[in-house]
Amino acid sequence: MTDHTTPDDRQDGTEQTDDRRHGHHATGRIETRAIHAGQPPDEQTGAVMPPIYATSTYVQDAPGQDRGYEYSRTGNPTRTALEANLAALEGGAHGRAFASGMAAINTVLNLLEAGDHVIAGDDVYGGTYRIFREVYEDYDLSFSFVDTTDLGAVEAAVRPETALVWVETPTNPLMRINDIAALAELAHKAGALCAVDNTFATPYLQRPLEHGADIVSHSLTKYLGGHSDVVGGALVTDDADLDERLGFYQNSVGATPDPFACFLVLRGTKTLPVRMDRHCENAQTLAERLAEHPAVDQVYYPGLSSHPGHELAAEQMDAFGGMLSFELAGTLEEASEFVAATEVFALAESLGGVESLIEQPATMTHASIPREERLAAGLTDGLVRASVGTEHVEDLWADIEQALAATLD
Ligand code: P1T
Repeated sequence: MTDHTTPDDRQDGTEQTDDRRHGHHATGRIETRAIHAGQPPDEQTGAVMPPIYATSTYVQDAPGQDRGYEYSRTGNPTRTALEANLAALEGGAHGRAFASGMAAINTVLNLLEAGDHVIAGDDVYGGTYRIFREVYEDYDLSFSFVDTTDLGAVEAAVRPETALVWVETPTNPLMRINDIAALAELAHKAGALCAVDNTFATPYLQRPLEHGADIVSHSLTKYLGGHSDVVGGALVTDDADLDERLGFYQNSVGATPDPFACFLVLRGTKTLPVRMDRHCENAQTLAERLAEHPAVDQVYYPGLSSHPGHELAAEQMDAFGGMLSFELAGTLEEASEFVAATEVFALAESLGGVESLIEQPATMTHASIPREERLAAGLTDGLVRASVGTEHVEDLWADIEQALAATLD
């Protein structure tokens, strides 16, 4: 589906560590790179999967003379394979893996200094809002939450001390589509970095670096892992200086993933393209049927032509993703009852696994945002968010229909 070849040969490493980090950039289209990038067969044994290097340290040939690895917080070969794989998927030169998506976001904030100002979307993951407001405001950073689909509002929020524009697209949970190229340009005009959280879209559907973003952020816990069995995060950039600074904080703060977690994500990214095709197909069908259902007020899915971001999504993305939200024509209680009544869709936070999940943002993933702020951003009490899995679409639809019937009784 996607025809996105490797941008260039980035084997520019002059040091052994760099050679190892970027030593195997599989060429070809994203489906091929997902399987091969960063992971040539093991030289010693021929193993086709990278070994899980369960080691904390590495022998040195002489003091200060290591073989590319010295300590596993700083670097581990299984992590190197994952970082190279993720960089190749995003079309960037440098990848960094973290212990969670939040650890990755934290590392971007580590780049800033006291007094700096951040512009962020007013519809972002609740945990992102929480780290901005409840952690980093105490470190003298300030945050403006604006509707980033409104470029005028973003421009008006720019201050001389603006150092970062933080973008999610599609947004969590309202599935708004932000114009990455326009926001990156605006950020750069203000002398700020533009970071894009690409968790919902994945690099299979959208590659923010191609649109001018400086940093791509991921929760690997979601589609890249793909099986709801691992927590992880990542940052990808094309800028060597920026990567070096991110690497400094990665190592200094130490929120790095263990090699088993890296292995699980590597296992996941191999099937990312085939999983995403099914996620997208199923979500499109459910969104269309929900939009026709009399008990449903509003469906938020960028693949619907009625979605205000549909045309931009069609340009910026290769398909529309597996996440959708909808508004039941009812109350918080009815939405709660509905999400508890589904049987194939499991009532749970998170997203991006092969199994379908359903949740109520107001009481679950976005409960850390004060109600007035949630409502002002359009995140109502009755909103339901679904991560549409790869099960048979008719089983998913039957489940939604029975849960709607049970709720409306
Ligand atoms: O959970 P963690 O791996 O730390 O990732 C945080 C994160 C970052 N960015 C986005 C867009 C996210 O959706 C998340 C995590 N989100 C959920 C757990 C959720 O259910 O929305």
